Amino acid sequence: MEEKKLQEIVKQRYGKSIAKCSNEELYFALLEFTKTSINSKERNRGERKLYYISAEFLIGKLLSNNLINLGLFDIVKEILEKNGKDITEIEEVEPEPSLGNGGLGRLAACFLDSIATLGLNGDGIGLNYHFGLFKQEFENNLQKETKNPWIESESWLNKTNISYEVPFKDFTAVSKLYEIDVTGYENGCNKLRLFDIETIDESIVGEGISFDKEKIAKNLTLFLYPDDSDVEGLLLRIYQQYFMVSNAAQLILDECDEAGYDISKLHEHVVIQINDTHPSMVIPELIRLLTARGIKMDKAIEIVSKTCAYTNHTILAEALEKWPLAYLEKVVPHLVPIIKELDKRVKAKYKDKKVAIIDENNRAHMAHMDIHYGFSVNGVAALHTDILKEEELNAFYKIYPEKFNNKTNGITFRRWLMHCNQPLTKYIETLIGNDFKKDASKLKDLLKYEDDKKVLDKLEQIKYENKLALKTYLKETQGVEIDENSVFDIQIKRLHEYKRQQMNVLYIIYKYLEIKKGNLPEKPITMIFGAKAAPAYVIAKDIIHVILCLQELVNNDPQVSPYLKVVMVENYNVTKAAKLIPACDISEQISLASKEASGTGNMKFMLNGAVTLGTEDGANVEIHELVGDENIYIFGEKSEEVIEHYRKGDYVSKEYYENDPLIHELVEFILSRDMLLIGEKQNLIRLYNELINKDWFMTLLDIKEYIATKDKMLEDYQDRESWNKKVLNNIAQAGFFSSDRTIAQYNEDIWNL
Ligand code: 26Q
Repeated sequence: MEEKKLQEIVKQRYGKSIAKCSNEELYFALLEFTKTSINSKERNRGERKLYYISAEFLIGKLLSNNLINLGLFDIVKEILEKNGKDITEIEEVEPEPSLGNGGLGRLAACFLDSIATLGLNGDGIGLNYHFGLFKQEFENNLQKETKNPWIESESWLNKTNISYEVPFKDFTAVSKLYEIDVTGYENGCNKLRLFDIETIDESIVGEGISFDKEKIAKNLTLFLYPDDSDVEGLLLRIYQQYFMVSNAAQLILDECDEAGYDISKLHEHVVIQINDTHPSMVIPELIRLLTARGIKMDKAIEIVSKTCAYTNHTILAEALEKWPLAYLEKVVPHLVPIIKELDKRVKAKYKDKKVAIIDENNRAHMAHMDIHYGFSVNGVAALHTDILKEEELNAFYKIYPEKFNNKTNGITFRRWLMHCNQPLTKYIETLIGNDFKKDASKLKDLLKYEDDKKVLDKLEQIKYENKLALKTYLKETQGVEIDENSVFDIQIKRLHEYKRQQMNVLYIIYKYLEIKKGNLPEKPITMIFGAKAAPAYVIAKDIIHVILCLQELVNNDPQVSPYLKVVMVENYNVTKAAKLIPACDISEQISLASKEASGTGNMKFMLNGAVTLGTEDGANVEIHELVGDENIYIFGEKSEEVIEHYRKGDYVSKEYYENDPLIHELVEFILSRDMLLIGEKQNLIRLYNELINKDWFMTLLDIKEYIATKDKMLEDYQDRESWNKKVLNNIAQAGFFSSDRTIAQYNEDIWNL
């Protein structure tokens, strides 16, 4: 039946058979085929609805995942095979939308999958950035940014006739709503609703990602978080955020009107999850719209406060948004009196300056507004929530202990196991059946095979095959040659100093020098990185430069390259993550303790049978608790100790550099003759100085223990059976990190859908 349908579409479109079509033709035929199947699916419904508002939805390619969720993947794969076609090659045709930076955006995408899968009534609301985040290219060992167009004339986007007017100070924007269907796994569908501006003009983008930042009507939805190192960039961010939330608020009220709900009971029918502070202006905007409908200010504030819930994803000061009122005046002057009113009420009640919305420098703290005027505040991992309660947001926790709750992040197993690692999925099925797909905790049934040599060997073999597949992919896409018989050590995540890619860099230098001295590793090591750096983040780009220089140096040194290879994957994205993760042995999760709110890559690696090398940070703490000391490698100072260092200001990186000969040697190497021959002097010196004179994220504090722990890990890897046991334990305990569990908890404690 499905075969007939597909044949019919192909015949209609191209007048030929499936076997005669190109992969490109088949992609568009399958797009139509899948969209048609989605249209015949149930929509999730209910008297109460969740709106998950987020500036980012890093959804990745959708074809295969939709087919899996619709229960059609295996059927389609088989039909294609029968006709001499390979679905993985067809997947390559689909462009990947880059509608997110990293963790927060990918989390939102996993959540949409789980919300639909659990049959909950909830949509995502965001923006339709035409060029997404930038595309990363390497040129002369430096990161170069270019635009990443992803919208084609036929795509997953469905145009609606929903449109709103969004009032800015100097003009009124007219929006247009696009929607992408979100399929639940063997369940109903929801929508991701992306607002766009009708007057967008793609042609204003010039060299790289440059464009005229002042032409708001033309540029509003061109890029995600364009460079905000200057005033126009910051203003543009406010324009984007307000555009997103004003549209969201109007849509929500419209839907309530349509359903015939009494708007004074909004909170009974609607819950809004504010994903970090980027959508926080939805609070004053909703208050504005409710009062415009004749509801009194007191009542409007009460309704909104019962409707909105806030998730915090970071404790890094620079990521906590504080908008100067002067900027808000320039963009959305009509919100300023409302924000001032909200602040006035807070100040009348609480004298503590730390909890004010508007600070002494006339900046509005968006998180503070969310906490006072929302009913829930959640962190994204147990440790992170504790730090929020005890440190960062302690003053708020004392006022509103009942609002604070933890929701440890999760990932969708449909994408991060069933799609990305089909050999492992099939094998798990043969061992424990199919139940784990709907109830991830069932993965624990694998523990009974802990001492079964046949099972352990098979896991090793699957890992080997995944390594081979990655080898082929890297050869084809980047022209690099890696050794499938080496240990794959992978660090893939946004480039940030707190994530400490620079510490991994120092390890590479250490290993390089060891090999030069003749201390050869027992098994070759492949060090793989993937990371984009914010265009204006200078040191982050310097770290990329150093990695690329080391790649050139190490891989071209005939004495070293048989034992050590460095690969920096270009334009790291969801698609590449899905190819890298199943092939990994060592999962690098080495942030400075207390700084990584949760991490979700750590969970994806664990689920795919990699062993974590990590600090006691974010969700690593929970992984550690689940798998036990035997099955994880933990190092570094604990979060309390780190927080204490910051409090006392007693960490001086230069002392480590001066007093420890090894650390001295590793840091010096950055400015060695070999490196200067390959790299840019200016960049290398800047990073060198940063490490010695500042090192805000304490790389040199943990480097020695990091080296020792990684070496221990490489040694333990030699005992294949005991390593494979760790692999099995990691997979078996990963069930907790299913986003189905996370979403069930959100629903139970916050949403009550
Ligand atoms: C803020 C102000 C100005 C410009 C940009 C921003 C900005 C943009 C993006 C601030 C933060 C982000 C993204 C944050 C993020 O991805 N956080 C990650 O969220 C994950 C999901 O909860 C966690 O697992 C990660 O630990 C956390 O770093």
